Amino acid sequence: MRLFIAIRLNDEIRSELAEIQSFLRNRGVSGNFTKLENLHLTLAFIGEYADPENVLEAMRGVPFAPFSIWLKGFGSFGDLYWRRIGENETLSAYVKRLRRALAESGIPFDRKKFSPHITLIRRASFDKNRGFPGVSAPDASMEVDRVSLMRSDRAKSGMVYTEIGQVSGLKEEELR
Ligand code: 2AM
Repeated sequence: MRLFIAIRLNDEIRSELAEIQSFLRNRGVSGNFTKLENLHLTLAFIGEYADPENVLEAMRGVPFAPFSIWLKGFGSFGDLYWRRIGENETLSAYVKRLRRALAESGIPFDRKKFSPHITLIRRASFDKNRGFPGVSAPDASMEVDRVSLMRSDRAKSGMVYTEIGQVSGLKEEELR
């Protein structure tokens, strides 16, 4: 199965992001817009791997305490258009430890430098004469209280992401 580790976003943040997507669509941007339910922040992309329990075990070994992330501005890698996550030492330190734990457990993952972003549009295209529309969106913050192991499946309707496990800073009894 195809796996990745991610921070899932709350409803408020996802609807803010969906509004930004609509704004861009209405200004003539086309492409593959991430569906609202699929919006997330990837921490490590594992890819094809048959043993999710081993991944969860590695995730459980990394200390986690809730922290905040800030969504600030936008950026692009080629035709991938995304919402930027502000500088965040807590997040970077967590991802470093998480990736070290994966490596120590022999779990493969994409070793590209961690550039925290939330993909809004893949294969974005726009009228070159008009340029990419400027977007002004206020910074937004979200409390991160868990990290999820996600499975990605390709369906007729597009990608389907399913949470198959999680680690949380909360105690068992607080989760209920
Ligand atoms: P992206 O949004 O920048 O494409 C599921 O595919 C998630 O894993 C996406 O958030 C994707 O990031 C991320 N990802 C990171 N490295 C990847 C890779 N090598 N192949 C596919 N997805 C990758």
